[in-house]
Amino acid sequence: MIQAIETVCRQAHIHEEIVVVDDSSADRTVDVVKDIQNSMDNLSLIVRTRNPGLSPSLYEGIQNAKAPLVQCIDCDFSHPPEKIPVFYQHLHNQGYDMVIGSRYIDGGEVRNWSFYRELLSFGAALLGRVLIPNVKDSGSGFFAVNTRILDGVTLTPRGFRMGFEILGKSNWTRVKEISIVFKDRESGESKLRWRIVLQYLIQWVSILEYNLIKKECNSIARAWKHFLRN
Ligand SMILES: Nc1nc2c(ncn2[C@@H]2O[C@H](COP(=O)(O)OP(=O)(O)O)[C@@H](O)[C@H]2O)c(=O)[nH]1
Ligand SMILES: [Mg+2]
Repeated sequence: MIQAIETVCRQAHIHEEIVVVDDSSADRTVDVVKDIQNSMDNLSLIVRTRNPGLSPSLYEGIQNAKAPLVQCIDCDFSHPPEKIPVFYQHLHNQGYDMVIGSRYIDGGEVRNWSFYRELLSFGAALLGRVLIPNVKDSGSGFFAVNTRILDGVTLTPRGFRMGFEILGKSNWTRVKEISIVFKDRESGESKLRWRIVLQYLIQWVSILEYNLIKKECNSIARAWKHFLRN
């Protein structure tokens, strides 16, 4: 994945830093990354030892990235790295705050998931639309963000849906979905567990509370305004 991102970015004339966020995994990720670091000066590694999980890892990567435009991508090739320049173009040239790789707009698709996994994901996407109706696939892990919208915002990352946390609690005004084809991993196992589903429900309530009870932001109202206007 490091090599694939590097190739895509070179071709698109994007000067990127790649940040690998590892949760002390036992698959030699750290050794492999350190080895590649000998021949790449734009590769960083964060090794975490506490509070493991995808969203906390993404948040730490976002906070430690040197550039203001940050792309999040899974490492198992479920997300197509060749789409990165499209995200970049929307953030950099068109001034969007956030760009989401969507499985649930025209041209978007999921390949090789079981019917049950598709149902779970689509159900979660529908639930997400109750709070953030202007985004069809708020749970996508393939998204890019201009970190200016996170200034002064405290997020509580949990579960798999980091993009939903950002949409529900930050100061975005312009969000764009672009279609992606999500392919299930070819080897290894998904880390999705029932605990992750429960964490999503807790996150959903927390976003509602953050907006309507604590009144820390008005992302839900803004999302509904955007949805009703279009
Ligand atoms: N750092 C870190 N990454 C994780 C964790 N769980 C999942 N990931 C990464 O998140 C991405 C999606 O996870 P995966 O197990 O493939 O879930 P699925 O694609 O939704 O079935 C992959 O790139 C994983 O390596 C975690 O606990 N910590
Ligand atoms: Mg995966």
